Amino acid sequence: NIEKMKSSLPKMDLTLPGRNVFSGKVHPLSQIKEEIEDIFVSMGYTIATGPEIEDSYHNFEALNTPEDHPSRDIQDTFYLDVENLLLRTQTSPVQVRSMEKKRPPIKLIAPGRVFRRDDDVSHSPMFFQVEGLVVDENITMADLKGTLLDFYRKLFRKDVSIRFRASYFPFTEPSAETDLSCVICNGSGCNVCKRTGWLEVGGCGMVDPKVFEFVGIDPEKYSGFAFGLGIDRITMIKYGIDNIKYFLENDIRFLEQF
Ligand code: 2NL
Repeated sequence: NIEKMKSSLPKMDLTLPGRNVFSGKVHPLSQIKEEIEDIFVSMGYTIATGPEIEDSYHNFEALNTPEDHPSRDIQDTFYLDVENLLLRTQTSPVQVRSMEKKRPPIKLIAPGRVFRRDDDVSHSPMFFQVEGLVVDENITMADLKGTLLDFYRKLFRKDVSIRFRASYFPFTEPSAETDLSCVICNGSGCNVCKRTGWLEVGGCGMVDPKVFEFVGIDPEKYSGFAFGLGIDRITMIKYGIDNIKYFLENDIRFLEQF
């Protein structure tokens, strides 16, 4: 009989709601890194990677950064106990190694971790960078500016503008800082752009002929442009994040928002 069968079953409450299933997510920095890679691949670039532990030749010398340059100081760079080894301060050594191996035309990006002795709300001792390099005959600064403008319009899916401000790096000449019209206020001025209408997003320039000489590329025949941008900074701008440390804390309440 049915009543007897029911009483022999374990007691359970069929009205209880089910348990939530949590799914993992791709880290916001990885999401933006993948978007950046997709944009450059669609523009014909290849993706290059290399070691995070470098030698001072590929991180500094070959990039025309002299022995007495401040970025080489023990205060700014993590040196290993092994002679001439360090944690790369930018991904440029990847590009130096590519130029040593391959003749132009060269068109690549180098994404990855970089390390600097720096620590505040917008600087972390380890952060992510993407650098780009194009080497061919007749490459000009106009190619550089057009490429970056195209890239930022695709990344922010918005009709942004960019401007170049004269700057200095040992490995590019001329050099510039790239400012992006504020993606929050479109340039009219807000607290994100500190009422300037512009956001500083990275450095760039024309590859210094000395760098070409180090890797054995003829600077009379070829020219090139290079640029660097911080993935952390771009992600902070894109999502309005005010502290770089959130990226490394792995607090689920932060991560689940992306
Ligand atoms: C920044 C922005 C930059 C480069 C990186 C580069 C790489 C090679 C040759 C020449 Cl192999 N340049 N990369 C150029 C300009 C800027 O990074 O703010 N760096 C300190």
